[in-house]
Amino acid sequence: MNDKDFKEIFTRYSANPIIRPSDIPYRVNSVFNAAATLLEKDTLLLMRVEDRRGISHLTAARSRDGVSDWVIDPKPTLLPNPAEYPEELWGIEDPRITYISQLDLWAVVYTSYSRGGPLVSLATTQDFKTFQRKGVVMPPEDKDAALFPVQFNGRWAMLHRPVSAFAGVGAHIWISFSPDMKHWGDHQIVVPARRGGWWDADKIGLSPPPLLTDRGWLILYHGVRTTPSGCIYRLGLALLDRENPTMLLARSDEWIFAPEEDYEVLGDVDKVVFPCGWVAAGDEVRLYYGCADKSIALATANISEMLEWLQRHNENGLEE
Ligand code: BMA
Repeated sequence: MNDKDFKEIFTRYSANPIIRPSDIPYRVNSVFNAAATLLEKDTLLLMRVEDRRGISHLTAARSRDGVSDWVIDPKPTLLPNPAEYPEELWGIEDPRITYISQLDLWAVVYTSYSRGGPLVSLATTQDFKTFQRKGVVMPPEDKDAALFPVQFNGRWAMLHRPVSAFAGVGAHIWISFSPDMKHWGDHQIVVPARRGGWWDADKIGLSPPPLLTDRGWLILYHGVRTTPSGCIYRLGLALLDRENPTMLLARSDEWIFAPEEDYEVLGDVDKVVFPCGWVAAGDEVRLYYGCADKSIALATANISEMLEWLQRHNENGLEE
């Protein structure tokens, strides 16, 4: 260890949280876990909003600088539609957005809360006003999914986190491939949950979509530590091969970001930081994260510093 190890890689925005439930133009319980993208000159957040029945929908917010002056849609942007999509019965949650330049559209992957449990749904949009649903792409229980923005050998790729009913095997990040974004196969584990006392033992999941860097696909993932007083959601880094994203190149030993501020520690679900989106501008990345299932906050980091930190903290393969 040297002094550099004590430098925080992420810097929280001083006026966090950036969006609270009282900022939503209609009555809600909470706003959190927002996807993020650039749309024309704005940063767009697609936020998970939980109403006062406990059912979630998605609402868009736009800001010119991605930091302040958020303009929030006056009504829900994408409501669950259980009449036509029964899997959306108990709401739609935790979206991740990927811009697909080859198709000139955004793919929005989200969790539908079905009678059979949470599963993965996909919709596409060109304006975040109208959406074309593709329906269910992964059966329950599965969530924390996002598409890669490019094809690999002519196929789309998606990261996701299925949960096995078989006790004790852990919940890992998987990768799957598809010729059409609808039918998925060649499923395999790409980032396993650790075991034992690790901060990311037993249950992990992708946070924002994979980010292409000059060293490979940078993955920010959450690890869920179960304690006698509840879960702690913290974040770590991993790196996948640029050409073959089934190859795990690096994986951090320590977490890189954890709930510390009051708005992250206290909420509807305490001690949760849960990003679903990040936006890169040059070397800087703006990370948007849900705080304690109540509000949305912003932190920034440099990609080069994250990669350098991951190299110093790489424990891939040494954890058992
Ligand atoms: C996860 C997801 C997230 C939520 C987190 C903490 O399983 O459901 O939406 O933020 O739990 O409650």
